[in-house]
Order: sequence, then C-alpha cells, then structure tokens
Amino acid sequence: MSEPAIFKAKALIAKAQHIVVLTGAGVSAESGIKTFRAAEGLWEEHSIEDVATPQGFRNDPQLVWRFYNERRRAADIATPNPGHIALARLESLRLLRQKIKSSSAPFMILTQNIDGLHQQAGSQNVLELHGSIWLVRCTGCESLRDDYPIQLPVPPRCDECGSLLRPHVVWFGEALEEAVLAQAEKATRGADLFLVIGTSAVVQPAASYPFMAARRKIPVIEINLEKTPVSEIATLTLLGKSGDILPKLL
Ligand code: BV8
Ligand code: ZN
Repeated sequence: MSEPAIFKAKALIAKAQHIVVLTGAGVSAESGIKTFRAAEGLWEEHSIEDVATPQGFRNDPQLVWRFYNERRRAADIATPNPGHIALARLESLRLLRQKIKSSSAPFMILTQNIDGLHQQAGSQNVLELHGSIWLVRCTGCESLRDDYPIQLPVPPRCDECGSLLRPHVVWFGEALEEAVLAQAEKATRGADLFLVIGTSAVVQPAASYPFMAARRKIPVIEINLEKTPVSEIATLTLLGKSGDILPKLL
C-alpha cells in the first residue's frame, strides 16, 4: 500500500465530520479470530447451512452449540488488536473535537462481527448488525442474557421455561432487526466519509451500505488484504493488514 494513498486517506479523514465504518471478520483476524472465507476459515470446517441457519439449528442444536461454544472460547481469549484500538482512538478524538452536539454522531461503527472486540477496545458507538456471541436468547420466553458461562451446556436450556437457548445472532435467511436496519441506513445517509475494513462484502444487507454511500457521492475508503466488490466503487483501496494500516491513518 503506497504512502501517497495513506496521505490521501488521512486528508479525507481530517476533512470528514461524520465518519461511518463497516467492519467484518478481517479486523479481528489479527486478534486470532478466524475469518469466514480464508483458507482455514470458519466455513471450511462447517457448512453454513448446518451451523448458521435456523434449519441447521432445528436439525442439530448440539452441532450448532459446539460451533458457537468454540467461537465463544476464541472470542474470550482474543484481545483487541491495533486496528480496533486505532478506531476507538479516532472516535474519541472526534468526540472531543465535536463542538456542538449535532444530530448525527461524528463516528459510528457498523460491525458484522459478533465478538465484541470493538467495544472492548473502547469504541462507544458500535452497531452490531448480526448480533453478539455474548448474548443468548431463549427460543421460548425470549429472555435475553449475557451472563452465561463461556462454554454453555450442549444444548443449553432456559432455566425459566426449559426451552432451548440460541445465540442472539442473525443467521442466514433471518432478517436483521428493523431498528438496526433503520439506524445503519440513517448513519450511512448522514455520513460524509465511509470506511470499509476487513470484509469480503458478499453478505447482504451489510454489504449494501458502502454502495449506498458511493451513490451519495461521498468518499469510500476500503482497507483489506485483497480486492472485493467494494473495490470497484471505492475512492481508495488500501491493501494490507488493518492492524498495520489503521494506526498509520491516525
Ligand atoms: C437476510 C452472524 C432476508 C452469525 C452472519 C441465498 C440463500 C439464502 C440467503 C441468501 C441467498 N442469497 C443472498 C442471501 C441473503 C444472505 C446473504 O447475503 N448470503 C450471502 C452468502 C450471499 N443474507 C442473509 O441471509 C441475511 N438476512 O437476507 O434476510 C430476510 C428478510 C426478511 C425476512 C426474512 C429474511 C443475514 C446475513 C447475516 C448472516 N450472519 N453472521 C455468525 O457470525 O456466526 S454473516 C457472517 O459472515 C458475518 O457476520 C459476516 O457478515 C459474514 C462474513 O463476512 P466477513 O465479515 O466479510 O468475513 P470474510 O471472512 O468473508 O472476509 C474477511 C475479509 O477480511 C476478507 O476480504 C479478507 O481478505 C479480509 N482480511 C482478513 N484478514 C485481514 C483482512 N483485512 C484486513 N486486515 C486483516 N488482517
Ligand atoms: Zn425461556
């Protein structure tokens, strides 16, 4: 990734008043969390249909919980990497700089990740598009708790009503929460700079926000190890590790 590109990105960031960032599994890769589509990716060991769809859960809740217990353990030992920390620092600098409390936030992260590492790094304005691995929901009474042990019994049952518990994440074929969709769209409409970091940009509707930003003619900066569909519409694509590039952008 060239130095001029870094300078151009820094200039765009310096000018922006409302930055929205879409992140994917790539920002957590340097924290030791497996991505989905890389060689040793998560989906290699399991088929999406079996472990990340409602029918997969109906067919074999034990298999699904072994998969999510494995990811809870990985997320529990993971710590934020320099990429997460740079994003949290950028937000805090913007919050300091923001004089009047304007309607739209100066900085917002839309994350596809469920590991909670952005929040752990200190990011305050984080919208979890696909839920959280730390939240567990009852399929019967809808109770929602985050105080279960890292490894849940397989399969776990609700101690209030005895129904099966499930991870509070959005599986394929499930709709994202209406409120989440509305907030993500509002943020994208109010942005004057859109960053896309560590995502293969194939999963919808998350991948639609950078394109919505590009249609509004605002600059889109992509940071990734490889080109993605977003690269076609990005103002700048910085190729490299987010943990290396993001600290340079501060
Ligand atoms: C919906 C939560 C409608 C769970 C996830 C056909 C059949 C069925 C469905 C569909 C279909 N066609 C389209 C769909 C819709 C489907 C979809 O988009 N499918 C894709 C596969 C085509 N979408 C849905 O089903 C969504 N819901 O459409 O509902 C509806 C409407 C009304 C009523 C009912 C239904 C729900 C999608 C959410 C699925 N849940 N996660 C969990 O995590 O366990 S998706 C999951 O995969 C992640 O959340 C994330 O979104 C996605 C993974 O993508 P990435 O994060 O991008 O990760 P990936 O590994 O792919 O890429 C990593 C990138 O980082 C790479 O580019 C790599 O180069 C880069 N990288 C790696 N290391 C680094 C790096 N970059 C920088 N630095 C590094 N160090
Ligand atoms: Zn219950």
